[in-house]
This record gives sequence, structure tokens and C-alpha cells, in this order.
Amino acid sequence: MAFKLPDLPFAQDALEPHMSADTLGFHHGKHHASYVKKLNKAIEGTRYAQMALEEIIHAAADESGKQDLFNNAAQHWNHSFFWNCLTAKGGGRPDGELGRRIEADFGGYDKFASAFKDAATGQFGSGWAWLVVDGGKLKVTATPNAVPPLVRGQEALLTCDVWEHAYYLDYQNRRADFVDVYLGHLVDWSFAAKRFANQGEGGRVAAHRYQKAQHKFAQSGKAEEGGRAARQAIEGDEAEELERARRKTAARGGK
Ligand code: MN3
Repeated sequence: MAFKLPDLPFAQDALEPHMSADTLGFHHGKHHASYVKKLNKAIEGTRYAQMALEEIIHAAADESGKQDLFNNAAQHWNHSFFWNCLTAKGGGRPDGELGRRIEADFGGYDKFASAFKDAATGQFGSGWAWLVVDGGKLKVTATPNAVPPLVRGQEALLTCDVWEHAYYLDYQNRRADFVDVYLGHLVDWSFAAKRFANQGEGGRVAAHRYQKAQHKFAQSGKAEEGGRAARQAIEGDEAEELERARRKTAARGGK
């Protein structure tokens, strides 16, 4: 079964004036759509067609000659994630447990914001700025081109797309202005907080074990064995979501 372009979680003009309907029309309707189309073309009739998206990313990252597949799969993941990081009337400081952890791990929200802005503006050329959980600690990082934090063993909580197509229509060459607006008006902290609550250190380790089990299953085609291993690898809030992904993968062609 082919991957589908997800709908935006808001109306195309909902983020104006901070992110225009024009920008979203191209970014979602053309750029993201094109990654999905190329990904589907690349996996058609191959063993990748039976894998979940994150498995494809891990597998393609480990294999030589699969750069295009990696790029398109990762960009589909990155953009699907990015849309969820945005909301009308967003931005500002996070509260709750995530807010407290940002205080503790960065020494205050302002220090976090400044590190995030540095990562976003300091990324030479195309890429992404992220807030991640790395080894149980919050961290700001940047990745080039299509690279998602999951291939570095990090769990993404939040991202800002700093490819020029993300801001050029609205901000031209002023990437720093775009990042300020992202932090001040667009960030959906409730999404990041949900990710944080569901994917602490335990979740990260479980997710990694799950991915390994799934990968083995995808290679062997033994759905029952793979499913059992995957179920054993996970517990907690993530379990249901991962189990759904497993069933979908199995339905796609597992025996
Ligand atoms: Mn983009």
C-alpha cells in the first residue's frame, strides 16, 4: 500500500500572516506531495513496500545506493511531523513538565530559544532545527538536508523547516525573522509536550527495540514472530500506536 500525503492539521490560510496560504500551498501541496510520490515510486514492488515509514528510513540509511529513497522517506516523515508543530496563535513559552525540563536542561526558556535560533540560522544550506530528547536530556540540534533525528537515536519533540521553500515567499532571505516568528507565533507546544510525555527515555529505548524487531520481521516475512517480538519490546502509551502501525504493515503483505 502506498503512502499518502496527510492533510494539513489546519486550514491553508490559518497561519496567516505568519505563514501564508501561498507558502503552505507550495510547501505542502507541491514539495511534500512530491516527496510522497517519489517515495511510493521507489518502494513499489520492493521489500520496502511492506515496511512502516520509520523502518524504511532506518533501512535505507544503513544501505548503500539508497540515498534517494532515504531522502524521500525522511522528508515525508519530517514534513508530516513539521505540520503538527505548527498552530494558529501558537508560540511563546511552554508550561507543564516540558516547560520545567526546558528550564532545567537549558537554564531557562530564553537560553533554549537562543540555542534553537542559532541552530536554525547556523545550519548552512537546507536542513532542519530540532528540539530532541537525547539520552534522557533535552537538546537542540540541526540536521542537514533530509536527515531526521531518529537516525541519530534521538527522539524529536519539535522542528522548524529551514529549507528556503519554507520561508522564502514570506521572508525572502531573512531566515532569522522566520525563526523568530516560528518561536513567537507558530509553535504548538502542546504537540511537543505530548511527544515528550509519550517518549521519555523508556519510550526511546522501547521504540528502538520495536524498530529492530520490525526490521527483522520485514526481512524474514514471519509476521507472527515479528509481531510477538515487537509487542514484547513495547509497553506504555506508545504501544497502541506502534501496534496499529504493525498491523498496517502486516496487512500490507506480511504472511
Ligand atoms: Mn520543507
